[in-house]
Amino acid sequence: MKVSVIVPTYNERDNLEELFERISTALTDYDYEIIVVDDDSPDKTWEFAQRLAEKYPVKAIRRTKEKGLSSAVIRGFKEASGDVFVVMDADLQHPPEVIPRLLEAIENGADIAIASRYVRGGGVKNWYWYRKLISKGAIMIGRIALPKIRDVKDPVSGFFALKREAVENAQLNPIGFKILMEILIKGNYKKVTEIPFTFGLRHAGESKLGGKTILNYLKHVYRLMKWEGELDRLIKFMIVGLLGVLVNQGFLWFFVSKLGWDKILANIPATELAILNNFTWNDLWTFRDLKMRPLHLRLLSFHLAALTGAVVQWIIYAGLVLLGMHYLLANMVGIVVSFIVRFLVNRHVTWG
Ligand SMILES: Nc1nc2c(ncn2[C@@H]2O[C@H](COP(=O)(O)OP(=O)(O)OP(=O)(O)O)[C@@H](O)[C@H]2O)c(=O)[nH]1
Ligand SMILES: [Mg+2]
Repeated sequence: MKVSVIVPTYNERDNLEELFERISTALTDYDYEIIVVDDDSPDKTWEFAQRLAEKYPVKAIRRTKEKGLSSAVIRGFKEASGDVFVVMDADLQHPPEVIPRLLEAIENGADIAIASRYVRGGGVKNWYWYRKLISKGAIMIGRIALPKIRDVKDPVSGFFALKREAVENAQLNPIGFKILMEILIKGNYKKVTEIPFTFGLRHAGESKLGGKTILNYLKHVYRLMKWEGELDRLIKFMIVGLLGVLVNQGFLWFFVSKLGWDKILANIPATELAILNNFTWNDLWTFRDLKMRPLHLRLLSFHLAALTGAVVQWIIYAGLVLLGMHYLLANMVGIVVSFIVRFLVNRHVTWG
């Protein structure tokens, strides 16, 4: 088994020597190569990497036309000759000593092994509480929006190993922001294992993290939702919901005006018929490919989702009205939030 360690760099000259030394110590038992993909760094990281190639098995690539972290990693995949690829940062926040544990996981049957900050035993060093909160919140949004990766605790880690086959024929987007998330959605793999590690302090040089990071991340999640068809589901769920309103109103009118039923009580069967209508269309259309659980459980869970949505809607309505918002606007906010809650409960539980 040959290992290709892919290191994207931008102004990381001062980290290279220690990085290569520690990689070579960690991988003494392996046949390996290090592929540095540098975007024409002003500090000439590429040149220094080439010089160190006399001592370490390094292939240094200097890109002058393209830029960006994901596209650099994808370029690294193309240049790599190994059977297993490892991707890591140059600034020693990803300790090379963890690589053998990632490779061990691959040898034990994983297709992708992630060095994870958020499984037991992992962590981050010296982060302010708000950086932790943003990081965890962002990951939670990704896992909820993309059910395929919901079991992965750290899907945005920049430190991972994978079998060549996992990415060989995948259509990875080079403008994608988090390359691991891109791979987890589009890659060709079965088993993912997470290995705990502590994300250390940057050794030297400067962070390339900009202010637009969060927005770019959300855009990436949105693109992947589209690619996965989750956005189509959301739209179908909405169409079914609107149809349900018509069914609900139609039956209520029929029961009260045509059958002379009590207005208060007639609302209950009208609502139940709308729920059954929505369930049917969602089962046959929105989530047709996801009928993993038996029908009676889907039906039960769909009712629970409707109930949860109603409770959430009421709480938001009551809360906003008490805060002084106009009651119609408050109700509208409640309806929108309830819609999202019902969609997510149904996506993850009823048809999860
Ligand atoms: N080729 C290439 N590498 C990049 C680019 N941006 C960042 N990198 C490298 O990608 C790795 C991660 O970037 P960092 O700036 O360390 O990002 P970070 O670890 O999230 O942020 P810090 O905690 O501040 O270090 C480092 O090895 C960078 O040199 C880029 O545009 N092109
Ligand atoms: Mg870093």
